[in-house]
Amino acid sequence: MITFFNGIGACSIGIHVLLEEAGADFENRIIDLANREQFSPDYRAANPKGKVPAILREDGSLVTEFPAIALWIGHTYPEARMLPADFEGQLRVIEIMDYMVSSIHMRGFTFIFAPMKFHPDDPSAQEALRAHGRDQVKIGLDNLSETLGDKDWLLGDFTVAEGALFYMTRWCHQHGIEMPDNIRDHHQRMIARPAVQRALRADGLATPEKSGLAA
Ligand SMILES: N[C@@H](CCC(=O)N[C@@H](CS)C(=O)NCC(=O)O)C(=O)O
Repeated sequence: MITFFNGIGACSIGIHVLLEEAGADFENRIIDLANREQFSPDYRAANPKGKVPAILREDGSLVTEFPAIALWIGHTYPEARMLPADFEGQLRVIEIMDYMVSSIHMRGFTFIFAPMKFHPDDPSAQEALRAHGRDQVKIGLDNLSETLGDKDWLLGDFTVAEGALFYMTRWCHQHGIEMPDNIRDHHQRMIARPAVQRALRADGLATPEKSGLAA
């Protein structure tokens, strides 16, 4: 069985959703980020990067980084049809996931949620960084909105990239960050899916406040 290293409320909910969509057999191992378990010797031995998500595969090897894990899930569970068969289709899935993780998450949400990491002693610099993060999230969501258009899913068919958008729309929902209408609709379509509901329930996120899903 694979071990999924997950953090409650973290970006790893996107991978949790994909594992459920894939019908994977996995252990949901919660790393207590609030109490800094990611820095514990045990977790550092398993994942020296000290981040979630991560997946320990049955052969004992570890996969980290959201786009890589998502690609592995799409490839390993082909019956779930979450990865296009052709190279061009896969290229577009990686392209959009990397944009979400590297630009919108790392250069946007990180600054909104944790400006104190960058300016520990300067509240006004923290506020400026938070505002910059909000601008970056808005630009990112507007670009995704353009890509999504009036389709149900980002690239047409449902792909592993939906998991990356979902972790961000859940953050927007929980923290009252405005979303373009079609991105909000994408979130609603996601929480209507049984696999997404299973992941949210398992992580204690199935509440109107945390995800828009009734407990
Ligand atoms: N580049 C990583 C980012 C993962 C990441 O930043 N995870 C956060 C949770 S959303 C984390 O583990 N934070 C704990 C920490 O930084 O101490 C990926 O794509 O998976």
